[in-house]
Amino acid sequence: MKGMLYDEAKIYVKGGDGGNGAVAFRREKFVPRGGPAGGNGGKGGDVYLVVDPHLNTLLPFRKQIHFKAENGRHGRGKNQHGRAGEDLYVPVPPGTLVYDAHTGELLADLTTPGQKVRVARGGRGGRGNAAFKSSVRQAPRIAEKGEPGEERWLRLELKLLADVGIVGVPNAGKSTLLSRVSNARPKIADYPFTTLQPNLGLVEVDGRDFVMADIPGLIEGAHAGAGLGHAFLRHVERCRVLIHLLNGDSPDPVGDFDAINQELALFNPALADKAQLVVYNKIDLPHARERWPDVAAALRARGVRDPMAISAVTGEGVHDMLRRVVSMLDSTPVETAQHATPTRVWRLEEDEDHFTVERDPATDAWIVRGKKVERLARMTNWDYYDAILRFQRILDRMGVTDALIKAGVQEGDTVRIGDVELVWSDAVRGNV
Ligand SMILES: Nc1nc2c(ncn2[C@@H]2O[C@H](COP(=O)(O)OP(=O)(O)OP(=O)(O)O)[C@@H](O)[C@H]2O)c(=O)[nH]1
Ligand SMILES: [Mg+2]
Repeated sequence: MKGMLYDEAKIYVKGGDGGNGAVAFRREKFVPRGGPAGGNGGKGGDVYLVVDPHLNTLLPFRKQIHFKAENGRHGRGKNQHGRAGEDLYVPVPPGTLVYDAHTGELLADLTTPGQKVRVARGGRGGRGNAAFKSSVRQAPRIAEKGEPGEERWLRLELKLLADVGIVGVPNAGKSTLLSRVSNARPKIADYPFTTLQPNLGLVEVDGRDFVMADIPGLIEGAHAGAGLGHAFLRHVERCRVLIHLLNGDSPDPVGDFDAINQELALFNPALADKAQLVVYNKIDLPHARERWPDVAAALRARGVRDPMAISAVTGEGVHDMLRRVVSMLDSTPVETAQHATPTRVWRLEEDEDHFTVERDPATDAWIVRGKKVERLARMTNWDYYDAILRFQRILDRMGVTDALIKAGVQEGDTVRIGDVELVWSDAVRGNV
Protein backbone atom coordinates (compact mmCIF):
# COMPACT_ATOMS: atom_id res chain seq x y z
CA MET A 1 0.00 0.00 0.00
CA LYS A 2 2.73 2.37 0.93
CA GLY A 3 4.12 2.22 -2.54
CA MET A 4 1.00 3.87 -3.87
CA LEU A 5 1.85 7.10 -2.18
CA TYR A 6 5.03 7.86 -4.02
CA ASP A 7 6.20 9.72 -1.00
CA GLU A 8 9.42 7.78 -0.63
CA ALA A 9 12.09 7.18 -3.20
CA LYS A 10 15.64 5.96 -3.43
CA ILE A 11 17.93 7.55 -5.97
CA TYR A 12 21.57 7.35 -7.00
CA VAL A 13 23.51 10.53 -7.62
CA LYS A 14 26.99 10.93 -9.02
CA GLY A 15 29.04 14.00 -9.73
CA GLY A 16 30.81 14.13 -13.08
CA ASP A 17 34.38 12.85 -13.24
CA GLY A 18 37.12 15.42 -13.63
CA GLY A 19 38.80 15.47 -17.05
CA ASN A 20 42.40 14.27 -17.35
CA GLY A 21 45.25 16.68 -17.62
CA ALA A 22 47.29 16.52 -20.82
CA VAL A 23 50.98 16.02 -21.43
CA ALA A 24 51.96 18.10 -24.45
CA PHE A 25 54.79 20.33 -25.60
CA ARG A 26 54.76 23.46 -27.64
CA ARG A 27 55.97 23.15 -31.16
CA GLU A 28 57.75 26.20 -32.33
CA LYS A 29 59.24 26.68 -35.69
CA PHE A 30 62.90 26.87 -34.79
CA VAL A 31 62.78 25.12 -31.46
CA PRO A 32 63.09 21.34 -31.52
CA ARG A 33 60.99 20.89 -28.44
CA GLY A 34 59.11 23.72 -26.78
CA GLY A 35 57.95 24.09 -23.19
CA PRO A 36 55.16 22.04 -21.60
CA ALA A 37 51.74 22.98 -22.92
CA GLY A 38 49.36 20.33 -21.64
CA GLY A 39 46.12 21.86 -20.38
CA ASN A 40 44.22 20.89 -17.24
CA GLY A 41 41.14 18.70 -17.30
CA GLY A 42 37.80 20.36 -16.56
CA LYS A 43 35.97 19.85 -13.26
CA GLY A 44 33.08 17.39 -13.28
CA GLY A 45 29.57 18.81 -12.78
CA ASP A 46 27.90 18.75 -9.36
CA VAL A 47 24.50 17.23 -8.67
CA TYR A 48 21.97 19.40 -6.84
CA LEU A 49 18.47 18.76 -5.60
CA VAL A 50 16.33 21.85 -6.04
CA VAL A 51 12.83 22.58 -4.80
CA ASP A 52 10.26 22.90 -7.57
CA PRO A 53 7.00 24.28 -6.14
CA HIS A 54 4.99 22.70 -8.96
CA LEU A 55 5.78 19.20 -7.79
CA ASN A 56 3.90 17.50 -5.01
CA THR A 57 4.93 13.88 -5.26
CA LEU A 58 8.09 11.85 -5.65
CA LEU A 59 6.40 9.97 -8.48
CA PRO A 60 9.00 10.94 -11.12
CA PHE A 61 11.59 8.93 -9.18
CA ARG A 62 9.74 5.72 -9.97
CA LYS A 63 10.82 6.16 -13.55
CA GLN A 64 14.28 7.56 -13.15
CA ILE A 65 16.56 6.78 -10.27
CA HIS A 66 20.06 7.47 -11.65
CA PHE A 67 21.29 11.03 -11.87
CA LYS A 68 24.78 11.74 -13.09
CA ALA A 69 26.26 15.13 -13.84
CA GLU A 70 28.40 15.67 -16.91
CA ASN A 71 32.09 14.77 -16.87
CA GLY A 72 34.75 17.43 -17.30
CA ARG A 73 36.54 17.37 -20.65
CA HIS A 74 40.16 16.33 -20.89
CA GLY A 75 42.84 18.95 -21.21
CA ARG A 76 44.59 19.24 -24.55
CA GLY A 77 47.77 20.56 -26.07
CA LYS A 78 48.47 24.25 -26.66
CA ASN A 79 47.46 24.87 -23.04
CA GLN A 80 43.81 24.23 -23.77
CA HIS A 81 41.95 23.41 -20.58
CA GLY A 82 39.06 21.00 -20.71
CA ARG A 83 35.60 22.48 -20.28
CA ALA A 84 33.91 21.87 -16.91
CA GLY A 85 30.99 19.45 -16.90
CA GLU A 86 27.50 20.93 -16.54
CA ASP A 87 25.91 20.78 -13.09
CA LEU A 88 22.78 18.69 -12.87
CA TYR A 89 19.69 20.01 -11.10
CA VAL A 90 17.17 17.42 -9.99
CA PRO A 91 13.76 18.92 -9.12
CA VAL A 92 12.04 17.73 -5.95
CA PRO A 93 8.78 18.82 -4.32
CA PRO A 94 8.72 21.17 -1.32
CA GLY A 95 8.85 19.17 1.89
CA THR A 96 11.46 16.68 0.70
CA LEU A 97 13.69 15.25 3.38
CA VAL A 98 16.99 13.97 2.02
CA TYR A 99 18.77 11.13 3.78
CA ASP A 100 21.97 9.29 3.04
CA ALA A 101 20.52 5.88 2.22
CA HIS A 102 23.55 4.13 3.64
CA THR A 103 24.04 5.89 6.98
CA GLY A 104 20.48 7.13 7.46
CA GLU A 105 21.83 10.58 8.22
CA LEU A 106 19.52 13.50 7.43
CA LEU A 107 21.33 15.63 4.86
CA ALA A 108 18.79 18.29 4.04
CA ASP A 109 15.26 19.43 4.65
CA LEU A 110 14.11 21.15 1.48
CA THR A 111 11.13 23.39 1.99
CA THR A 112 11.22 26.67 0.09
CA PRO A 113 10.92 27.04 -3.69
CA GLY A 114 14.30 27.31 -5.32
CA GLN A 115 16.14 26.00 -2.26
CA LYS A 116 18.89 23.69 -3.36
CA VAL A 117 21.48 21.43 -1.88
CA ARG A 118 24.52 19.82 -3.42
CA VAL A 119 24.34 16.07 -2.99
CA ALA A 120 27.30 14.93 -5.10
CA ARG A 121 30.36 16.93 -5.95
CA GLY A 122 32.03 16.68 -9.32
CA GLY A 123 35.66 15.54 -9.38
CA ARG A 124 38.52 17.98 -9.77
CA GLY A 125 40.13 18.13 -13.17
CA GLY A 126 43.62 16.66 -13.39
CA ARG A 127 46.45 19.11 -13.96
CA GLY A 128 48.24 19.10 -17.29
CA ASN A 129 52.00 19.11 -17.54
CA ALA A 130 52.12 22.88 -18.01
CA ALA A 131 51.06 23.11 -14.37
CA PHE A 132 54.07 21.10 -13.24
CA LYS A 133 56.69 23.29 -14.84
CA SER A 134 59.23 24.73 -12.44
CA SER A 135 62.69 26.23 -12.62
CA VAL A 136 64.23 22.79 -12.19
CA ARG A 137 61.72 20.95 -14.34
CA GLN A 138 61.52 22.56 -17.74
CA ALA A 139 59.93 19.63 -19.50
CA PRO A 140 57.81 17.68 -17.04
CA ARG A 141 56.31 14.52 -18.44
CA ILE A 142 53.60 14.38 -15.85
CA ALA A 143 49.86 14.97 -15.77
CA GLU A 144 47.13 14.01 -13.37
CA LYS A 145 44.06 12.07 -14.17
CA GLY A 146 40.75 13.63 -13.25
CA GLU A 147 39.27 12.91 -9.85
CA PRO A 148 36.16 10.72 -9.98
CA GLY A 149 32.92 12.47 -9.02
CA GLU A 150 31.38 11.70 -5.66
CA GLU A 151 28.56 9.20 -5.65
CA ARG A 152 25.95 8.08 -3.17
CA TRP A 153 22.50 6.66 -2.73
CA LEU A 154 19.89 8.95 -1.25
CA ARG A 155 16.57 8.21 0.33
CA LEU A 156 13.99 10.90 -0.26
CA GLU A 157 10.97 11.26 1.91
CA LEU A 158 8.13 13.67 1.28
CA LYS A 159 6.34 15.41 4.06
CA LEU A 160 3.72 17.75 2.76
CA LEU A 161 4.08 21.28 3.95
CA ALA A 162 0.62 22.37 4.81
CA ASP A 163 -0.41 24.83 7.47
CA VAL A 164 -3.74 23.12 7.84
CA GLY A 165 -4.59 19.46 7.41
CA ILE A 166 -8.10 18.07 7.03
CA VAL A 167 -8.50 14.74 8.77
CA GLY A 168 -11.57 12.60 9.13
CA VAL A 169 -13.10 9.29 8.18
CA PRO A 170 -13.40 8.32 4.54
CA ASN A 171 -16.39 10.01 2.88
CA ALA A 172 -16.50 12.82 5.43
CA GLY A 173 -16.20 15.31 2.59
CA LYS A 174 -12.54 16.30 2.99
CA SER A 175 -11.86 16.53 -0.73
CA THR A 176 -15.13 18.34 -1.31
CA LEU A 177 -14.20 20.91 1.31
CA LEU A 178 -10.70 21.40 -0.05
CA SER A 179 -11.98 21.94 -3.58
CA ARG A 180 -14.60 24.37 -2.28
CA VAL A 181 -12.12 26.62 -0.47
CA SER A 182 -8.97 26.31 -2.57
CA ASN A 183 -7.59 26.02 -6.05
CA ALA A 184 -7.08 22.27 -5.62
CA ARG A 185 -9.20 19.90 -7.68
CA PRO A 186 -9.05 16.59 -5.87
CA LYS A 187 -11.06 13.56 -6.85
CA ILE A 188 -14.42 13.37 -5.15
CA ALA A 189 -16.64 10.32 -5.05
CA ASP A 190 -19.36 8.70 -3.13
CA TYR A 191 -17.36 5.78 -1.88
CA PRO A 192 -14.72 5.63 0.83
CA PHE A 193 -10.97 5.90 0.16
CA THR A 194 -11.40 7.84 -3.02
CA THR A 195 -8.38 9.98 -2.40
CA LEU A 196 -5.12 8.06 -2.68
CA GLN A 197 -2.68 10.91 -2.46
CA PRO A 198 -2.75 13.90 -0.18
CA ASN A 199 -3.93 16.99 -2.08
CA LEU A 200 -2.69 20.48 -1.42
CA GLY A 201 -4.54 23.69 -2.08
CA LEU A 202 -3.91 27.35 -1.52
CA VAL A 203 -6.69 29.00 0.48
CA GLU A 204 -7.26 32.75 0.40
CA VAL A 205 -9.45 34.34 2.99
CA ASP A 206 -9.76 37.99 3.97
CA GLY A 207 -6.47 38.84 2.31
CA ARG A 208 -4.61 36.01 3.98
CA ASP A 209 -3.47 32.78 2.45
CA PHE A 210 -2.35 29.43 3.72
CA VAL A 211 -1.87 25.92 2.43
CA MET A 212 -4.45 23.30 3.23
CA ALA A 213 -4.07 19.57 2.71
CA ASP A 214 -6.66 16.88 2.35
CA ILE A 215 -5.23 13.94 4.27
CA PRO A 216 -6.94 10.88 2.87
CA GLY A 217 -7.82 7.47 4.16
CA LEU A 218 -6.81 8.02 7.73
CA ILE A 219 -8.81 5.33 9.30
CA GLU A 220 -10.91 2.35 8.53
CA GLY A 221 -12.63 2.32 11.90
CA ALA A 222 -15.25 -0.32 12.51
CA HIS A 223 -17.41 0.46 9.53
CA ALA A 224 -15.27 0.61 6.44
CA GLY A 225 -13.10 -1.97 4.78
CA ALA A 226 -9.35 -1.82 4.49
CA GLY A 227 -7.87 1.64 4.78
CA LEU A 228 -4.55 3.04 3.81
CA GLY A 229 -3.32 2.80 7.35
CA HIS A 230 -0.77 5.06 8.84
CA ALA A 231 1.11 5.86 5.70
CA PHE A 232 -0.42 9.31 5.35
CA LEU A 233 -0.02 10.34 8.92
CA ARG A 234 3.48 11.63 8.60
CA HIS A 235 2.06 14.41 6.46
CA VAL A 236 -0.03 15.54 9.38
CA GLU A 237 3.00 16.01 11.57
CA ARG A 238 3.92 19.29 9.97
CA CYS A 239 0.47 20.86 9.91
CA ARG A 240 -0.05 23.56 12.50
CA VAL A 241 -3.81 23.21 12.69
CA LEU A 242 -6.05 20.25 11.97
CA ILE A 243 -9.60 20.49 10.74
CA HIS A 244 -11.26 17.40 12.08
CA LEU A 245 -14.12 16.87 9.68
CA LEU A 246 -17.08 14.76 10.77
CA ASN A 247 -19.40 13.05 8.35
CA GLY A 248 -22.92 14.30 9.14
CA ASP A 249 -24.23 11.38 7.15
CA SER A 250 -22.42 8.77 9.24
CA PRO A 251 -24.32 6.44 11.59
CA ASP A 252 -22.09 7.58 14.47
CA PRO A 253 -20.19 10.84 13.94
CA VAL A 254 -19.07 11.05 17.56
CA GLY A 255 -17.73 7.50 17.48
CA ASP A 256 -15.85 8.44 14.28
CA PHE A 257 -14.38 11.42 16.11
CA ASP A 258 -13.07 9.22 18.91
CA ALA A 259 -11.67 6.68 16.49
CA ILE A 260 -9.75 9.26 14.47
CA ASN A 261 -8.29 10.83 17.59
CA GLN A 262 -7.20 7.45 18.82
CA GLU A 263 -5.56 6.78 15.47
CA LEU A 264 -3.65 10.06 15.66
CA ALA A 265 -2.50 9.37 19.20
CA LEU A 266 -1.38 5.87 18.32
CA PHE A 267 0.73 7.13 15.47
CA ASN A 268 2.33 9.95 17.38
CA PRO A 269 1.11 11.35 20.71
CA ALA A 270 2.17 14.83 19.61
CA LEU A 271 -0.45 14.68 16.87
CA ALA A 272 -3.22 14.30 19.40
CA ASP A 273 -2.07 17.56 21.00
CA LYS A 274 -2.28 19.60 17.81
CA ALA A 275 -4.83 22.37 17.68
CA GLN A 276 -8.04 20.89 16.24
CA LEU A 277 -11.04 22.61 14.81
CA VAL A 278 -13.92 20.13 14.93
CA VAL A 279 -16.31 20.62 12.02
CA TYR A 280 -19.50 18.70 11.36
CA ASN A 281 -20.14 18.47 7.60
CA LYS A 282 -23.19 17.85 5.36
CA ILE A 283 -25.48 20.06 7.42
CA ASP A 284 -27.53 20.51 4.21
CA LEU A 285 -28.88 16.99 4.70
CA PRO A 286 -32.04 17.18 6.83
CA HIS A 287 -31.22 14.26 9.11
CA ALA A 288 -27.73 15.66 9.63
CA ARG A 289 -29.09 19.06 10.60
CA GLU A 290 -31.63 17.52 12.89
CA ARG A 291 -29.17 15.75 15.11
CA TRP A 292 -26.50 18.48 15.08
CA PRO A 293 -27.46 19.82 18.55
CA ASP A 294 -27.03 16.35 20.05
CA VAL A 295 -23.72 15.82 18.30
CA ALA A 296 -22.48 19.24 19.41
CA ALA A 297 -23.43 18.46 23.00
CA ALA A 298 -21.60 15.14 22.90
CA LEU A 299 -18.52 16.87 21.48
CA ARG A 300 -18.57 19.54 24.17
CA ALA A 301 -18.82 16.79 26.74
CA ARG A 302 -15.53 15.51 25.30
CA GLY A 303 -13.93 18.89 25.84
CA VAL A 304 -14.30 20.28 22.32
CA ARG A 305 -14.54 24.06 22.74
CA ASP A 306 -16.63 25.31 19.81
CA PRO A 307 -17.63 22.66 17.31
CA MET A 308 -18.95 24.07 14.05
CA ALA A 309 -21.34 22.82 11.40
CA ILE A 310 -20.94 23.41 7.67
CA SER A 311 -21.98 22.16 4.29
CA ALA A 312 -19.06 21.76 1.96
CA VAL A 313 -21.55 21.41 -0.88
CA THR A 314 -23.70 24.52 -0.36
CA GLY A 315 -20.99 26.55 1.36
CA GLU A 316 -23.02 27.20 4.48
CA GLY A 317 -20.74 28.03 7.43
CA VAL A 318 -17.59 27.64 5.36
CA HIS A 319 -16.45 31.25 5.52
CA ASP A 320 -16.87 31.33 9.32
CA MET A 321 -14.87 28.16 9.52
CA LEU A 322 -12.03 29.68 7.51
CA ARG A 323 -11.95 32.72 9.80
CA ARG A 324 -11.64 30.40 12.77
CA VAL A 325 -8.79 28.61 11.02
CA VAL A 326 -6.96 31.90 10.47
CA SER A 327 -7.27 32.92 14.10
CA MET A 328 -6.05 29.51 15.21
CA LEU A 329 -3.06 29.81 12.88
CA ASP A 330 -2.33 33.19 14.38
CA SER A 331 -2.31 31.78 17.87
CA THR A 332 -0.33 28.65 17.02
CA PRO A 333 3.37 29.29 16.91
CA VAL A 334 5.19 28.23 13.80
CA GLU A 335 6.61 24.87 14.63
CA THR A 336 10.15 25.15 15.81
CA ALA A 337 12.05 23.08 13.32
CA GLN A 338 11.48 19.49 14.13
CA HIS A 339 14.60 18.65 12.22
CA ALA A 340 17.75 20.61 12.24
CA THR A 341 18.13 22.13 8.81
CA PRO A 342 21.63 21.32 7.76
CA THR A 343 23.07 23.85 5.39
CA ARG A 344 25.97 21.71 4.31
CA VAL A 345 25.63 18.21 3.15
CA TRP A 346 29.07 16.93 3.66
CA ARG A 347 30.10 15.97 7.11
CA LEU A 348 33.12 17.70 8.45
CA GLU A 349 35.82 16.34 6.25
CA GLU A 350 37.36 13.44 8.01
CA ASP A 351 41.00 14.03 8.55
CA GLU A 352 42.08 13.92 4.93
CA ASP A 353 45.63 12.81 5.56
CA HIS A 354 44.72 10.01 7.88
CA PHE A 355 45.60 6.56 6.56
CA THR A 356 45.98 3.01 7.80
CA VAL A 357 48.28 0.20 6.76
CA GLU A 358 47.33 -3.41 7.21
CA ARG A 359 48.17 -6.76 5.75
CA ASP A 360 45.45 -8.74 4.04
CA PRO A 361 45.85 -12.28 5.42
CA ALA A 362 44.19 -13.82 2.36
CA THR A 363 46.48 -12.35 -0.30
CA ASP A 364 49.44 -11.20 1.80
CA ALA A 365 49.12 -7.81 0.13
CA TRP A 366 49.61 -4.59 2.07
CA ILE A 367 46.53 -2.43 2.06
CA VAL A 368 46.79 1.31 2.52
CA ARG A 369 43.49 3.04 3.21
CA GLY A 370 42.88 6.74 3.49
CA LYS A 371 40.96 9.43 1.72
CA LYS A 372 43.82 11.49 0.41
CA VAL A 373 46.16 8.64 -0.40
CA GLU A 374 43.46 6.79 -2.34
CA ARG A 375 42.53 9.90 -4.27
CA LEU A 376 46.15 10.50 -5.09
CA ALA A 377 46.49 6.97 -6.41
CA ARG A 378 43.40 7.34 -8.58
CA MET A 379 44.61 10.61 -10.03
CA THR A 380 48.10 9.46 -10.84
CA ASN A 381 48.68 8.77 -14.48
CA TRP A 382 50.87 5.67 -14.40
CA ASP A 383 51.98 6.15 -17.98
CA TYR A 384 54.38 8.86 -16.92
CA TYR A 385 57.47 8.19 -14.90
CA ASP A 386 57.46 11.75 -13.54
CA ALA A 387 53.96 11.18 -12.25
CA ILE A 388 55.03 8.01 -10.49
CA LEU A 389 57.96 9.76 -8.85
CA ARG A 390 55.68 12.53 -7.68
CA PHE A 391 53.28 9.96 -6.24
CA GLN A 392 56.20 8.40 -4.40
CA ARG A 393 57.35 11.75 -3.03
CA ILE A 394 53.92 12.55 -1.66
CA LEU A 395 53.69 9.12 -0.04
CA ASP A 396 57.03 9.86 1.62
CA ARG A 397 55.84 13.21 2.85
CA MET A 398 52.59 11.83 4.23
CA GLY A 399 54.49 9.15 6.12
CA VAL A 400 53.01 6.25 4.16
CA THR A 401 56.40 4.99 3.08
CA ASP A 402 57.74 4.93 6.62
CA ALA A 403 54.61 3.26 7.88
CA LEU A 404 54.98 0.50 5.32
CA ILE A 405 58.65 -0.01 6.16
CA LYS A 406 57.86 -0.09 9.85
CA ALA A 407 55.12 -2.63 9.19
CA GLY A 408 57.72 -4.83 7.47
CA VAL A 409 57.15 -4.42 3.75
CA GLN A 410 59.67 -6.37 1.64
CA GLU A 411 60.99 -6.10 -1.90
CA GLY A 412 58.42 -7.57 -4.28
CA ASP A 413 55.46 -7.27 -1.92
CA THR A 414 52.14 -6.10 -3.31
CA VAL A 415 50.84 -2.81 -1.97
CA ARG A 416 47.24 -1.91 -2.71
CA ILE A 417 45.99 1.65 -2.48
CA GLY A 418 42.36 1.98 -3.52
CA ASP A 419 42.05 0.34 -6.92
CA VAL A 420 45.74 0.57 -7.62
CA GLU A 421 48.13 -2.31 -7.08
CA LEU A 422 51.82 -1.60 -6.79
CA VAL A 423 54.90 -3.70 -6.26
CA TRP A 424 57.25 -2.53 -3.56
CA SER A 425 60.75 -1.90 -4.79
CA ASP A 426 63.59 -0.50 -2.75
CA ALA A 427 65.40 0.32 -5.99
CA VAL A 428 62.79 2.82 -7.04
CA ARG A 429 62.95 4.43 -3.67
CA GLY A 430 66.66 4.91 -4.10
CA ASN A 431 65.95 6.90 -7.25
CA VAL A 432 63.78 9.51 -5.69
N1 LIG B 1 -24.87 16.42 0.94
C1 LIG B 1 -23.59 16.62 1.08
N2 LIG B 1 -22.74 15.75 0.54
C2 LIG B 1 -21.41 15.99 0.68
C3 LIG B 1 -20.91 17.13 1.37
N3 LIG B 1 -19.56 17.09 1.34
C4 LIG B 1 -19.23 15.96 0.66
N4 LIG B 1 -20.33 15.30 0.26
C5 LIG B 1 -20.39 14.05 -0.50
O1 LIG B 1 -19.78 13.02 0.25
C6 LIG B 1 -19.11 12.11 -0.62
C7 LIG B 1 -17.66 11.96 -0.20
O2 LIG B 1 -17.00 13.20 -0.37
P1 LIG B 1 -15.43 13.33 -0.53
O3 LIG B 1 -15.12 14.77 -0.55
O4 LIG B 1 -14.95 12.48 -1.66
O5 LIG B 1 -14.99 12.66 0.84
P2 LIG B 1 -13.50 12.41 1.39
O6 LIG B 1 -13.54 12.73 2.84
O7 LIG B 1 -12.52 13.15 0.58
O8 LIG B 1 -13.37 10.86 1.20
P3 LIG B 1 -12.04 10.01 0.98
O9 LIG B 1 -11.19 10.71 -0.04
O10 LIG B 1 -12.55 8.71 0.45
O11 LIG B 1 -11.38 9.87 2.31
C8 LIG B 1 -19.26 12.68 -2.02
O12 LIG B 1 -20.32 12.04 -2.66
C9 LIG B 1 -19.57 14.13 -1.77
O13 LIG B 1 -20.35 14.70 -2.81
C10 LIG B 1 -21.87 18.04 1.92
O14 LIG B 1 -21.57 19.07 2.52
N5 LIG B 1 -23.18 17.73 1.74
MG1 LIG C 1 -11.02 12.52 -0.58
